[in-house]
Amino acid sequence: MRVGITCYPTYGGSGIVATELGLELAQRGHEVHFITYANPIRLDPGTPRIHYHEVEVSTYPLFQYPPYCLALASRMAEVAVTHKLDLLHVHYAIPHSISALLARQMSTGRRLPFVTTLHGTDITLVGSDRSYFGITKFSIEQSDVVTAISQNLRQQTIDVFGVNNEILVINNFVNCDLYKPDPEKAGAAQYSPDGEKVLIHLSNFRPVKRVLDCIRILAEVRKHTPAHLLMVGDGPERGPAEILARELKVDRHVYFLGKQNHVERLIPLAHVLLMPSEMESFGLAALEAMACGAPPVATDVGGVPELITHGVDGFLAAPGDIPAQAESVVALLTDERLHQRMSSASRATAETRFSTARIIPQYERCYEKAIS
Ligand code: GMT
Repeated sequence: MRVGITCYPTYGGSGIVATELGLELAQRGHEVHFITYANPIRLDPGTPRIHYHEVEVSTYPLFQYPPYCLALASRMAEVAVTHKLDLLHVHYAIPHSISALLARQMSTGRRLPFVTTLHGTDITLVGSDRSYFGITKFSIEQSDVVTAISQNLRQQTIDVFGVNNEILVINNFVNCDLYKPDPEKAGAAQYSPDGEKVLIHLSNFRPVKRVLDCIRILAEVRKHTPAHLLMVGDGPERGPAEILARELKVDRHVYFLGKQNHVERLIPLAHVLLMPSEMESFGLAALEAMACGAPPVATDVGGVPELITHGVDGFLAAPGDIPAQAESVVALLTDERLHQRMSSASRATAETRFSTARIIPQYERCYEKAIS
């Protein structure tokens, strides 16, 4: 198939899923065309059967807000004709789904169906906002196929928007050949010269991630056992987190690493992943950590319980419950047998339920459905 993929190309779970999906599809022989405003961060443009088409948005003094949505629709329609695309697959409803709808309407000589994948905040935060509610509902209803990354997000979409069309659940996935445990953890020495345990957090540092809770958890954990924390990513909560680390006197033990392109090299250095989010429709970072054998200590929100089974392959607690999350971390850092058991269980969950081999064929079937 010839597939056009649109996503947010910078840091964020939906862009990562879209990029990894494109790479996997190309490996399976499909021709993939990324149509975005920048090269997606995890995409090597030299990859066979992968093409990148930049969306340029020209400005004009009249435009206080340059109409990206229209420039994207134009580019989608143009790429679809030039490269004879079979379909468009857009990730994150706003505004990609509406652009795809316009491109479908512009494509007169040839049918151009589109698939919309809902990722989370496009429904739970942004799409529910009054200014975007109507257009988000409309774009979901107009999509040829709609997928959601968890049962929870599917149900939320139905509850919030009252849409009647079918929503397929296709979970996030992980490449278990790339994301794998590193029993030696030799690279951890630069963060933990004395061989002390390492925690990791990865996110876009938005308020919904409760980034400050990671610092509070570390401070609590360190009252019981030594540990260091790697903070990977960037965003509005980074500054406040740095200040809090100083206030709680743990700043010497926290490494703010900023945005990283190769998280598969960092995650295996950690013993535990922290994901204290207020809301998480799936929790891709937790899945990547599980594939690397780092059990997640996360919150019991949204679609997370569909991924993590409490006490088996990770631990869950209520958002903001620092004592409970710290207690789980301490247990994992101090009880070697518990850590070993959970590490193996989390890797097994990633391999058996969320590997590319299991999930990519589900997308291929959904494309066939959209085309037919
Ligand atoms: O919150 C983020 O990390 C960004 C956001 C996005 O759309 O880029 O992530 C959402 O999509 C990820 C990939 O499908 C999911 O794993 C995340 O759970 C989801 N985030 C939220 O629901 C807050």
